[in-house]
Formats: sequence, C-alpha cells, structure tokens
Amino acid sequence: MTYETILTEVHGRVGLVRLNRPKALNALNSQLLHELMDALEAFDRDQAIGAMVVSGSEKAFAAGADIKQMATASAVEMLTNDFIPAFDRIRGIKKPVIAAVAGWALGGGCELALSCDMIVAAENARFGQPEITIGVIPGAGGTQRLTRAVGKALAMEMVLNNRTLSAEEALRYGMVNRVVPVERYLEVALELAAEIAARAPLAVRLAKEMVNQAFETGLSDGLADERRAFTLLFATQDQKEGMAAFIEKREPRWEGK
Ligand code: DAK
Repeated sequence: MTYETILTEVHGRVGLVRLNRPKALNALNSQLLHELMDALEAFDRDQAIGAMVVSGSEKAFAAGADIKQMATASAVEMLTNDFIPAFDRIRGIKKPVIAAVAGWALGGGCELALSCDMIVAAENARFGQPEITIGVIPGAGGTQRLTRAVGKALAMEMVLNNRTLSAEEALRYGMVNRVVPVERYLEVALELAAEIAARAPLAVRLAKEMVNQAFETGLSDGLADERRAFTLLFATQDQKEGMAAFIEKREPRWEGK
C-alpha cells in the first residue's frame, strides 16, 4: 500500500512509522490515523518484525486531532465517523510499539503516545491536553490513560487547565521511559526497539499483554492470568532453548515457536 501521510522504514527487525504532515504539525486526520494503523498492523503480521517505533518530526510528534477537520462536525458525525475505530486499532497490536516523541505531543498526539507501550522523549518534547482551550475534552484516553500514567493531581491540571509537561517532568512523573538529546531520540528509540525485537517473541508478546492487563483487571484476576501466561510459555521451544542456553553458557537462538 502507498501512503500519503506517513513514511515507513524497516531497520533490521524494527518497523518504523513516521507521521508526515509537516505543514499541519502532524495533526491527526482520518487518513493519517488509518495509514498509521494499517502500517502498524502490517508490521504486526510480519514475522521478520519484532517491535515498532512511531515518530513524528523534531518539531512535532503530533499537535492533536485535526481541528480543521473536526471544527464543523456534528455529534453524530463524531460518534459514527471512522476516527474512533481507527484510534482503537492500536490496542490490538500484539508487538511492542515505542513512541519516539520530539516537539509537540498535544491532544490526540499525547493520547497516541500514551497508547504506545513505551515513550522515548527528546529534550524538547512537550506533552499536553489542550482540548479545554477549544471547548472540548480529550476523546482518546487523555482522561484515562494520562491519569493512570501521571496520577490524579497532575492529570486534572493538564486536562482542566492546559498545563503542559516538559520531557523532564514527564520522566519524573513516570510517563516516559527516557529523555535524550533531540539529535538522538529516534536512534535511541530504534535501539530500544531492536533490543526488545531480539528477545523471545512469544514471551515478549505475552509480557506486553500481561502488563497491559494490569490496567484492566483486579489484582487476583491479573495474577491468575499472569500465571496462565507464564505456564503457557513452557509449551514453547523458546523456553527450552532459553533455559538450555543459560545452563550451557551460550546465547539463545529464538525461533518464536
Ligand atoms: N489541527 C489542525 N491544524 C493544526 C493543528 C491541529 N491540531 N495544530 C497545528 N496546526 C496547523 C496550524 O493551523 C498551522 O497551519 P497554517 O495556519 O500554517 O495553515 C500549522 O499547523 C502550524 O501551526 P502554528 O502556526 O500554530 O505553529 P506554532 O509553532 O505557532 O504553534 C502549536 C504550535 C502546536 C502550539 C499550535 O499549532 C497549536 O496550539 N495547535 C493546536 C493544538 C491543539 O489544540 N491540539 C488539540 C486538538 S483537539 C477523538 C479522539 C481524540 C481527539 C478527538 C476525537 N475521538 C476518538 C472521537 C483529539 C482531539 C484533539 O487533539
């Protein structure tokens, strides 16, 4: 498929998607969201890919949903258009997705980063939920994922009063994994993704699923699911290989089987 609003690249076992609407600071319109999700799903199906990175430009990861596209929409149109389903598709991705964020990550852009599994932030990254300034509230997780990530006090300030977070603040509050100079943020995100992509694929898949499960269920159910996932991995060749390699003092060779 040819894309108009994103660029895709493959770096070893890592699939990279760059948001590419520079004139609109990568504002998320329906086309971009669809192309992004299509590309991520294609990488997810590809056995040669073990992890993915989503990035924007040095100026903007994404400055939110496209206000020009939304401005005249009716409530029914917002409810029934394909924007919500497109956004939800990222939850179905099985392989790890790392957001490499430089510049603005606002509104839907902040929510997109929070929908990824990890965030590598450039020093100039700026996170915020400015929807209140245009008369609405976040619609893709800004009141839910953000609150889980940074806690109630700060989430309230961000959502109710457009408080933005610097990269360092986002690190301090546990919202991002690391902060690096802007010249290196993409490289660092790709390195992190490559390290994860080199690990046992089935264990990585279940590990991601189980960490995400911690946000969905109570502790007892979560622990029970974790135990089942743990036990299931003893049915894989990779578990035998991983433990044999440890005992034989050699590197494991993962098959994803
Ligand atoms: N939408 C459309 N165009 C945008 C945009 C946006 N969100 N952000 C920037 N642009 C465009 C500007 O209009 C401008 O275009 P031209 O005027 O040159 O044609 C160009 O990008 C450059 O922007 P600026 O000239 O404003 O650049 P500055 O460096 O001066 O300012 C800024 C950068 C990021 C501070 C500023 O552009 C800004 O405040 N942008 C808007 C940020 C914002 O309010 N974002 C939240 C949007 S609401 C949903 C799920 C999620 C959502 C909705 C529904 N469902 C599941 C239903 C999400 C909603 C949102 O994200």
